[in-house]
Amino acid sequence: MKRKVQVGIIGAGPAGLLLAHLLHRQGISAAIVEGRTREAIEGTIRAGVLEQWTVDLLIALGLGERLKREAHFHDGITLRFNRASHHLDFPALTGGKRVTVYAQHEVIKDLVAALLEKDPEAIRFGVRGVKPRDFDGDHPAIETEEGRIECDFIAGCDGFHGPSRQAIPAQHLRCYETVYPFGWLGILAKAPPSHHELIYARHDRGFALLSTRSPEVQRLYIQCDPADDLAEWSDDRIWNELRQRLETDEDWRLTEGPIFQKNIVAMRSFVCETMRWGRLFLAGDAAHIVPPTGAKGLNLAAADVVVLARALESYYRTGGTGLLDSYADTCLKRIWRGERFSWYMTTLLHKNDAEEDFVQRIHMADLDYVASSEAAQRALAENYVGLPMEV
Ligand code: RFL
Ligand code: PHB
Repeated sequence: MKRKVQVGIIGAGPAGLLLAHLLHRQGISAAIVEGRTREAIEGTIRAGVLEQWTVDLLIALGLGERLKREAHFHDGITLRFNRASHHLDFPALTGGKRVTVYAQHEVIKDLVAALLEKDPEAIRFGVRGVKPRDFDGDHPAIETEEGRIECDFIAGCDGFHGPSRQAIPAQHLRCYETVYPFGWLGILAKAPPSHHELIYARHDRGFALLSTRSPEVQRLYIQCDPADDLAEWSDDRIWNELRQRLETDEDWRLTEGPIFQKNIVAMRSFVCETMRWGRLFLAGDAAHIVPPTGAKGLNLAAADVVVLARALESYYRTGGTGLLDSYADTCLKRIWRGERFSWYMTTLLHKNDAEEDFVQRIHMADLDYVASSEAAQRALAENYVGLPMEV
């Protein structure tokens, strides 16, 4: 492993990998240390939806060949409530932008392969004892059980549970959080698609989401208790809930098939506004979490590293620290908008028994408004496809 690089990156998730590519393009040396194995990161099932600018960036970086062939490009989403469907035509509402469904682990595979091809030493997998060190001085380092990597800057791209945020003195962390009283049970099922685009459903029994992965594999989610034991969720029970929550008076039927993957995730919104401490910069889930209803997490992670790469490029070219100094403020504008939209979609579409009936009625009125007003649809669509991003 390289012992001295300009930028040391902790974590080979979307944030760390994309940052490494952006820095490589600018001739800035970087190395990633990742705690898990390559097989583990390439096999973890997570996000599905990419914003239009994220897709455009991957293609511009030469990382989009398989995505162009294998991703699903949708002309909008469907909202379903009160047994009826409401299609939102995104290209018409946003000046041509679409929804791209391409699994996160496929993005990871593409980014890892391309990075190792450019530089076989760029990523070290399965590294234990990773800690950012000495970042309040001029000579930071990433400490690992395999030795130290000296660098000018550390990018903490190590997700919500990683060591980077925790290394910032607790009394200086400025964090905001809300935790939702529900989670998502996600499944992968071997079945043909039920619909040509995503369906987000609000139902008295709880939220349901129909997504896809391929002509043979479908991705579906249902709202559940985050403390539920997966063992209590038999395949029959899952299909039964999905059928009820997605039911409609239209001529539509849920296609079913064997379930081969199940997991439950809790839902939280979290922002650590302290995204920089000395020479340590946090990016992606290390600094902020959104509930997945807005499909924003990976895209916000990508936006952070675009801003960080630009700041580092400016520093190495001119010696100026202006863009590094404004990194957190620049990112936080977009992050808070992503937080707002994710919170909005989550509260709009989930059944929260802790809410007064009055508030639940307000959500139904909101859904009716979105279904009937082009202005409301435009606002939702603009956020879903991704707010303007300068790359
Ligand atoms: P990641 O992906 O968590 O990567 C962090 C990496 O750091 C490593 N790491 C360490 N490495 C070394 N030493 C240590 N001590 C380490 N500790 C951790 C980890 O192993 C890992 O490889 O963070 P990053 O890069 O910031 O990326 C964030 C995204 O992964 C996340 O926001 C998305 O998955 C969120 N998300 C979605 N985002 C979207 O944009 N669109 C979606 O449609 C979408 N759907 C979702 C989602 C997340 C979901 N779950 C599972 C929470 C759907 C779901 C169900
Ligand atoms: C997914 O396909 O995994 C997916 C789609 C939309 C979301 C979240 C996840 O909002």
